[in-house]
Parts: sequence; structure tokens; C-alpha cells
Amino acid sequence: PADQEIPLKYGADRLGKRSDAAMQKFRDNRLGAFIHWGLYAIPGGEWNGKVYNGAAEWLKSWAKVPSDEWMKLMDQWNPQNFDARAWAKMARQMGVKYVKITTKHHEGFCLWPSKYTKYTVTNTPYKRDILGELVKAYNDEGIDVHFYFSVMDWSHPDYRYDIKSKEDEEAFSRFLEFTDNQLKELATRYPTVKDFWFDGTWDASIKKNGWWTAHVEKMLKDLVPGVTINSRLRADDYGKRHFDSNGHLMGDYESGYERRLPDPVKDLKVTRWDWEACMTVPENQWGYHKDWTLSYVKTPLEVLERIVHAVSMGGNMVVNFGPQPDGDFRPEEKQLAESIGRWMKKYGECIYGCDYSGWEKQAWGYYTRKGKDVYMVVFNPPYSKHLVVKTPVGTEIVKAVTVNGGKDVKITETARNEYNVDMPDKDPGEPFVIKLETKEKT
Ligand code: JFZ
Repeated sequence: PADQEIPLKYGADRLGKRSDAAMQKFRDNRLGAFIHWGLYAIPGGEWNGKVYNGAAEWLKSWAKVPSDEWMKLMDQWNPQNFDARAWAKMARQMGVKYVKITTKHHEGFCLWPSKYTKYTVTNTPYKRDILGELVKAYNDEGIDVHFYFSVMDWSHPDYRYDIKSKEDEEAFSRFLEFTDNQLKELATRYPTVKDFWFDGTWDASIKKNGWWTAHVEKMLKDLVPGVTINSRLRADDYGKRHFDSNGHLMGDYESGYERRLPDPVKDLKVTRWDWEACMTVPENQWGYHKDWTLSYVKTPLEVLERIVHAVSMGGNMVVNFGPQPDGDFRPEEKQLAESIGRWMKKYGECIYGCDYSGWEKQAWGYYTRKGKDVYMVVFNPPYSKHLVVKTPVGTEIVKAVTVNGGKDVKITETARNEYNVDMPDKDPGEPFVIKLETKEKT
């Protein structure tokens, strides 16, 4: 009850999911791509002849490179094969409905010509406004653009990891003003932006300034009508992150599932709020790393299963790409995009606009739902050739059809609220989808 809650000035400003059209669009998109592109693409995980296994976008930190030396990479920023329209076409063919772009990662290099720092694309041989070209190209393909923004900035002398003195406090307050300016600049230069995804917000300095995270959320919402903001930005009065001290989600959607997913049986609590997960294709490489043999690389099928898993629990999934320093994508990523796109073309209706079904998870795969239609997405076909379906009390299956082909599928009621749904006669040789039309018993 509300009267037992801790009073908070900077906690959640809303209880439950947002119900406006912009939020519904965010949700309906379901599948997105992440782009991690910055100076770190140039060394690609290697510094002074040594290859580091850690995340390539953290190389500056692994190799202990001072910022001024790191920023000399700007002289090599000249992605001759960069073609924003080709990137947008690839995204459309993959079937993603939105792309999250690193406007500025921890290193501090800006993909847009920011007035507030010299570390931007403008001061490189290439000069061009990469971010502006991408926003236009993606929007021209009907794809929403989301901005990744790291608050932590290794290039800025006023950044502080903690506030321990008057001097720290003054420096950090200049830093927060700088950050506000950059965010206002992004929101006004690129007004079609649909979302800000904050990162680099875990330090004590930021947790001690929960007020500022609430202020940023409000500032951006005033500037960009409908904009969505991830929970990772937020800290409350007590420095509690993502969920406030009363347990309420801050921001519009939860963004804590990174390279992992909620358990489809045990973690159903996530269906009470909006959430978005993101994943890398190798184990933990967001930026371009020249050697993908250093860790396990997920197959397209494994990526697909994670996409369906997220949607089946009412979440979005964002698949990461780390473009090469020449502006092109590595062959593995092109193949992955094509392969996901081929499947989405046939079966995408079980992804876009779909949500958690509320039905009991079965071993053959995942359910998703759109209104009265429940989709069975089959990843593990059983030897019995019968897909067991248990419906909630009061729900009846009227008809079952294959999604790619529209063929009727035989269903047999085997017990109360239990059915055998037949496998298609011919093994599709890939995860396939059966649509169940349902009705409520009266
Ligand atoms: C951060 C970055 O440090 C990383 O380089 C990448 O950009 C990724 C998307 O975000 O890394 C994180 C952030 C949050 C968690 C884990 C890694 N987390 O909440 O578990």
C-alpha cells in the first residue's frame, strides 16, 4: 500500500506500463539491432602487438591507454566503405524494426559533430556526420532509430567515478552540464529519435546524483514527445538503480537483461513491465574485434531462439553488430542478418506486435500471442509428432494453421484443456510456427 512506501522525490514517476502509442510502437517493434561503432573498431582488440580477449570497446581500459593517446586514433577514422543506405537496407532485410546506435561510447568519441567537445567525427579525415546519415537512411527504410549514450566519458577531464571533495563536486557538476548539453544537442539535431538508451551510469558519482537522472528523463521527454528511456539511466534519492527504493521500475522499460534472459518458467514477473534485452554474437564483444575465434560465436539458430524467447515473455531483443573500421560489416554478421531475415519473412507474424501468451510453457518451444491468436514457435519437435498444448481454463482452440503456407493442422483434444497438435507432414527443417485461433468458452 502507498502509505507504507518510502517517500521519494526521484523514484518512479508512474506505476505499471505506459499505454500511449509511442510506447506501443516501441513494444510492437520487438526486434532491433545494436550498432557499436567508435574508435575502438580501428585497433579491433589489439594494442602494441598484443591481442586482448576482453570486449574490444573496452581496449583503452585493458591496455591502459591514456586518453590523449587513444584519441589519436581519430587521425585514422576514415571508413571509406561506409554507406548508410547499405546499412539501412541490411537492417530492413534482417527484419529489424529499430536500430540502437552508439552516439558516444565510454571512450568519448562522438559519431555526430558535437559543439561541446573536440572528440567528434568532424575532426577526423572522414569529417562526415555518421549519425546524421544513419538516422536519415534508417528512417527512409521505415526503421526507428534509438540512441545509445554512455554517461561515463573517459575523455572528459571533469568526469568523476566518485565525489569525495568539493573539487570533485564542482568538476562533476560541470560534467553533468556538459552531458545535458550533448543530450539536448542530440534531441534537437535529430528530432526523429525514438529512444535514449543510457549506459555507463553505474558509478558512485551518478548514484549520488539520482536527481540528475530524473531530470534527464524529464528533459528529454519535454524535448521529444513520446520518447522512451531505459531503466539503466535511473537512480533514485538513495542511489537505488533500475527499480526505486519501493520496488517500482524507473524509466519506461527495464534494460538489465544483457547477454542473458529471464527463465521462461521462474521469472514470469518480467511480464508485468516492458523490457528489452540485448545480446552479442560472440561471447562478449560489442565493438569490432578482429579475432572471433577467441570465444564461442552463436549460430543464427541460437540467435533466433533468443529473439523468440524474449518475445514469448513480453520483451524486445536487440542483436548487436560491431562494424569494421572500413565501414563495412564482417561476413559473419552479414550472413547472420540474412539468415534471420529469411526466417522473419516467413514467420515474422509471430514476432512483430506479439506479446506474452499466459500459457504454460512446453518443451517443444515458445508461445507468443496477438489478440486471440496464439503462436506456437517450435524449436524442439518431439518423436511422437504430437505437440502438446495446455490451454488456460476457459480457453478453447478453434483452429490450427501453419504460418508459412496456411495449411490446416489437425488438433485432437486429449483431456480437459489439453490437446495434441500434429506436426506438419513434411519436416520444415527449421523452427516453424503454428497459429492457434482461440475462443473463450461461454
Ligand atoms: C555496457 C558497456 O560497458 C558495454 O561496452 C556495452 O556497450 C554494453 C551494451 O553495455 O556493459 C554492460 C552494461 C550493463 C551490464 C553489463 C554490461 N549489466 O547490467 O549487466
